[in-house]
Amino acid sequence: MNDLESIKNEALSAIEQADDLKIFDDLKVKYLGKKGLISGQMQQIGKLPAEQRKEFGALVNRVKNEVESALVSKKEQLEDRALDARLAQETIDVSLPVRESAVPQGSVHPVTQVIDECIAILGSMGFEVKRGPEIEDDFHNFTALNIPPNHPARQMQDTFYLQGAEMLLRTHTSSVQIRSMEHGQPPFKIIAPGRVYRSDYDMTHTPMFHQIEGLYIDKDIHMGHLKGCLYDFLQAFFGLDEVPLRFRPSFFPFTEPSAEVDIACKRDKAGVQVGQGDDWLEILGCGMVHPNVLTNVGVDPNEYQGFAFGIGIERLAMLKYGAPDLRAFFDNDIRWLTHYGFGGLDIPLAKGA
Ligand code: 2U9
Repeated sequence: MNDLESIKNEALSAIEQADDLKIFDDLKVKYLGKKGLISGQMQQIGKLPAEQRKEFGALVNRVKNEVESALVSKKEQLEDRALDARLAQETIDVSLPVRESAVPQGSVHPVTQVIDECIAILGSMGFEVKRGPEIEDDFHNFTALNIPPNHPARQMQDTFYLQGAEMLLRTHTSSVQIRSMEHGQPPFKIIAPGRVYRSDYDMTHTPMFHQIEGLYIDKDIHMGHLKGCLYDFLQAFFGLDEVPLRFRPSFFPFTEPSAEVDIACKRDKAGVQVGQGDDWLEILGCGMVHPNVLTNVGVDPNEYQGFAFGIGIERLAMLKYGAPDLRAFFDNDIRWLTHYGFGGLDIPLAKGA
């Protein structure tokens, strides 16, 4: 009995002091293992006189249970401590700065950058951005723009027709301005940037490209306003002090009179430089909106008139940023995108904005 008492005291105090799992395991074997001290006591039961067996057996069982539950709670304690230590070691410091090399950097496509630049400049001049569907009907893409059925202009722009020629991919963003005028009241001072589609593919044409078109309709708008607007826009866009421009008479069904605009340029081995030199380079088309177009959208041409212009975005990007091959704009070659792309924080701001 005394043996048992001292085994129990010794076991509980050793378990209490155990401070790692190795010591714990050794103690478990020492007291409760097959050849352990408590198991040894159990084997003594059979050797005792019959009248002592019951009492001694109950006592050994109590001691065994006490030691077992001391071991269970010790194990929980040691496991909790091990987990705490591991968690402390594996903590992630979320305040550490990001390693630059670890973050793959995307870039802003030159088309997006140029559209954003145009919006910043024209926006600061009071033009509002409008967008519309790329899948259009015949009326909004052609008829409303004074291009009736069988008009040769329909062949001029090779159109992608969809299902039974009911619908088509817009050939210009003019349909956006048509929709804005149909649903609104003058004055209109809007720009429509976006994708357009024409069935054409060579060095200087891709079947999808981008345009930005402007429209200003009010009671006293004339050609002088158009010229002033384009001078200011091109000056800001190319960052020039002087903008030598040439307005050449042209023809579009939706404007009358119409003009194509050339900007002075210098061509040498390095490429094309705009704003100086003796050569001319066509940069956009424009004109006074044809009275038929205004009538088609319910605007009285005797009360209102105004100007419109259209610019190819890729052409602007090529001239400003020196990308020589139009087709490369849509190859998505990562080397080209890295070279000509812009950082996400290069946010274009109009001068003085
Ligand atoms: C409305 C009425 C008239 C938009 C215009 C041009 C002239 C033009 C070309 C430039 C290069 C297309 O991308 S390009 O190939 N555009 O020459 N665009 S006037 O005239 C409009 C627009 C909307 C309601």
